[in-house]
Amino acid sequence: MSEILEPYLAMLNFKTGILKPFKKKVEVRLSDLKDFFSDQEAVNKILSKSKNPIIYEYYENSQPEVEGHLNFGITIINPGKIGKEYYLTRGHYHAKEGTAEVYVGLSGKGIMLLQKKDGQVTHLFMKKGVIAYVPPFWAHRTINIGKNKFCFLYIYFSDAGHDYEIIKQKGFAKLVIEERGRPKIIDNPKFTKY
Ligand code: PAN
Ligand code: ZN
Repeated sequence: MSEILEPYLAMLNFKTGILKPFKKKVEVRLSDLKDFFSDQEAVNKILSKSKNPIIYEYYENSQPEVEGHLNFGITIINPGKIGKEYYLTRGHYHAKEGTAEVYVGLSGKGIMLLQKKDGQVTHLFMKKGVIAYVPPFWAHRTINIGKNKFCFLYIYFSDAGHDYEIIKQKGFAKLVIEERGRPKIIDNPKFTKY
């Protein structure tokens, strides 16, 4: 049953990627992502220097977590690498796995890694104007492969929920690293099948 809300407007500034108003702002720093980057030595080296960079942030208009509503927001991933691996989001399955999501590229360059529990793996290249459809049952992670911020809009069901635990334990099947100045998608040597 949908909870009744009044219709409302929000404004997205296409130049800056700023969304107003937003109900929730989340800043994700390297220390929050320790288990999600592949090169643990590189992570620890940076953290031991008392550096804890913001890897990404998101601004969200979240609705009540009941069937029928949609959450939408903007994610901004900073440019950078930890070891050879580009800055990334944690990535997740939706807890309610049969729920889809739409991403719209706003600026910068990125890759979305997708995988399913049955072993299927794919990726999508994203930039301004690209719409990526994440079908039900696909885990998704986004990665900034450019020199500027990578920003996108996302829309998903507000009762979808996020399951980060499997990704934390097993990682993604693929990694996106820089090799000779270019992004390269390689097999994750530490990935174990479900
Ligand atoms: C997005 C992501 C957002 C941050 O809103 O939640 O980009 O990524 P992580 O949640 O993986 O840290 C989304 O896919 N929501 O379902
Ligand atoms: Zn999602």
